[in-house]
Amino acid sequence: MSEQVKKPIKITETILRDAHQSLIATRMPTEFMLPILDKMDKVGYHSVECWGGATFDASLRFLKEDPWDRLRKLRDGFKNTKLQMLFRGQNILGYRPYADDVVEYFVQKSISNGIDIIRIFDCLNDLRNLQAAVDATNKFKVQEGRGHAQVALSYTLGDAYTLEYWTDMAKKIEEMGADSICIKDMAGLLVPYKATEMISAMKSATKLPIQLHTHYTSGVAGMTYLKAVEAGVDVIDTAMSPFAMGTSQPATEVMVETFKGTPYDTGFDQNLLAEIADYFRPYRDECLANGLLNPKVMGVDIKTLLYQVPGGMLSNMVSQLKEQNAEDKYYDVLKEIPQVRKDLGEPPLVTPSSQIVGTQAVFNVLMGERYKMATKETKAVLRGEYGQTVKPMSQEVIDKVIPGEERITCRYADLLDNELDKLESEMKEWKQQDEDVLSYALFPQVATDFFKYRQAQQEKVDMTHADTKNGAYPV
Ligand SMILES: [Mn+2]
Repeated sequence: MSEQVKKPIKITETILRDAHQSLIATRMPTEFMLPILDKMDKVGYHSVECWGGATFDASLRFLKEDPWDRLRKLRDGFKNTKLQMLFRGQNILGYRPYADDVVEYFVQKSISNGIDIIRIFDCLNDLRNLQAAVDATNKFKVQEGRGHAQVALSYTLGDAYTLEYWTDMAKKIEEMGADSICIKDMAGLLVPYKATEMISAMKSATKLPIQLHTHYTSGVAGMTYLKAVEAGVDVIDTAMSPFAMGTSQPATEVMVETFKGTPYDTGFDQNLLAEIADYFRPYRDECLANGLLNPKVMGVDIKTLLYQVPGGMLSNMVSQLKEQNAEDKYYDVLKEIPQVRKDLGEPPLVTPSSQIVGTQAVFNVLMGERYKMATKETKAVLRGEYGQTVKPMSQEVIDKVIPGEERITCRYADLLDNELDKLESEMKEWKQQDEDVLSYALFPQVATDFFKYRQAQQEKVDMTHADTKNGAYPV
């Protein structure tokens, strides 16, 4: 940039969502967030990611908070800053595919309660699983005067994932009516010079703004952002330093300082950022002291690069092996993972495909024979219910696991009947706001327990007498 054309890099702050999801199991309560919103609102962030992912589940399940109420309070606090959420395509924020009427209603309520930018992804990068959410966002954008559909591509490595693959996807995303593209690198696999190649190629393939989301897990994320910004990326995701690095994102203050005095200068006030960090730091210390923050997730996990497996997937695998007294099989399972991934069409490894591939690899090793036992989810993937994979799945494995069964090639949600009315009738006794049906749709049992708790609170029951373990509350 010899002419020093100014292109300030935009920043999405993740401390209210991914940072605490990655480091402290999504346990930051709303009441702790509220006092600092005013200062955060003055920074000049492109957006604050604050909802979606596991926040919804953890709020209801562990914090006994209404996630919709959190969203409204955050909306109240952020007068000038856009709010962003993460959305699992047809799975919304849950773990099963929903009918389109539920997807559309969830998008509508997210926007009307305060969300500006919806980042929508699919674990197979099957764009058919994103279309309903993108269309709904575009529809309510007009209606509510707010809303932005961002399609996120789950980043992964493998034969099929060439530069042509990514640029072709970028063009398709533009055609499907999205407002921007995100490269979602959940395991920190994108290394700096690959970022140069990839961002340059994608920038020439599409006019849409490109955002990069990565994790510090493998230790390269800060350098990757530097190269991506030089290659023209528009937005990067960072977290305030007390909840940065490790399995979280690079630190906001560090990236701001990196670009100071360059054409990419954010213009952010480091003193203001320091005041915000001062607010979060004692909470980090508290989490370290009570064990919520494990120092293990704060370092560099180089195995991530070696095995190309997200950190969370490795820890799941270790605990599965431990339960079976088979910890000595760790390296056998690590070697089995790429094979299973190949058999299943080489998908990216992100929720839920990461769990499906990891669990099946454990089964294959423990049984001493491949696919002697297959999980329900492996069968569903093979039937095509999760969508189309980039590479074909192994015919041999299909014949062994689901012999003679019919496979689908259509979009799975096309086979689902609208389900809002049915859900509504199942939960009507608990309904206090329209949004409750959506909480129930995503997590029927957890939401019902929460509704009971909420009612008990309203009836001023002494909660010290409640049997919280069994979810029974005197009313
Ligand atoms: Mn993430």
